[in-house]
Amino acid sequence: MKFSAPDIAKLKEVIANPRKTVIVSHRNPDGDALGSSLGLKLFLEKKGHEVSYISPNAYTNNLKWIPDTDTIMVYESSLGKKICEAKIKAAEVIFCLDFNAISRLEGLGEAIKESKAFKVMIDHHQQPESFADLTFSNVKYCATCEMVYDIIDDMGEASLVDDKIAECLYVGLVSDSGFFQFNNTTPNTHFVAAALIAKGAKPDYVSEKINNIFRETRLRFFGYCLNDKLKLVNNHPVAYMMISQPEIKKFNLQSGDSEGLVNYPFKIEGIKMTAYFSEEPDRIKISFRSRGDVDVNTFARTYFEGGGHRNAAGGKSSLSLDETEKKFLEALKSIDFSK
Ligand SMILES: [Mn+2]
Repeated sequence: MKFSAPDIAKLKEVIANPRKTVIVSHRNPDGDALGSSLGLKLFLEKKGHEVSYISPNAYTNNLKWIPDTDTIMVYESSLGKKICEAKIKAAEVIFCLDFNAISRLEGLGEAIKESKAFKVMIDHHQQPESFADLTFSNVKYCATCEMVYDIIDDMGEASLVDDKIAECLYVGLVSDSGFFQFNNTTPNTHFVAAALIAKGAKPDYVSEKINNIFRETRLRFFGYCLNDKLKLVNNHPVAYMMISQPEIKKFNLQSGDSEGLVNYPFKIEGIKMTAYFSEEPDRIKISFRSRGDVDVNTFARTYFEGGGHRNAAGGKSSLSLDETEKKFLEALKSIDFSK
């Protein structure tokens, strides 16, 4: 048993009979948000539930290959809002996956807040809010997908995990652990990976689908950023890139195209923190990554209205690119890189 027996018993009771169920995950869904939501959806459908998976906004094309993505309902779309709100209103159970603060849902959050459905949170981020009736929150897990598998296993239902569900969950596992390279990778991560592979997840297929799917222009954009945009900070082991709206337009970037770029500066020996700033029409979107004790979760929360994990966080800025850069360089002084 990985989770508390009363919590697992409660969840078993909640899903014992077919229910109108909604699953929501965070905005800009990544492999873990999609994988855990779709994996859980397929599992609950096997148990006879009527399940709608609602994402606040559209998922990126590079994740389309994950099983069952064609059933995803998008809240921020022309038809989506009304249909999604009706589903939420009718829901008896709502699962909140891979986020722990209602604000991460933006507009969709209001509807979730108002709903009287029984809410279950399954999440591995730090500092969870207590909006759910049943909370599975554990920062030791590398991925929500890893938690979903253990919860299914704890309920004694692992035999229902088929190759499709296994593939969905495996996607989140490798996405959030960087294919078992990040320091959130634990023995349990590998145990769960082993179980999912035994149930039919194909490591080579998933790796190809995640790693080797660039369009030519995207790879050239990476080259441009690394050659022309990469900046190293004086006296700090920090490297960052700032990309303007005209540059994004020039390379005809689609959402998700800059994914992963923020990790490249770590190829330089000694770099402990990286940042990637992209100028969106309405805000500057920021990704932070770090190594070891450098805490970008606190940094993003303190200075850039964001948060996430200690070594991977996001944030935003409503200043110009130049002003954001100044603020960033000033804020770096708050970090002790000597550890
Ligand atoms: Mn996650």
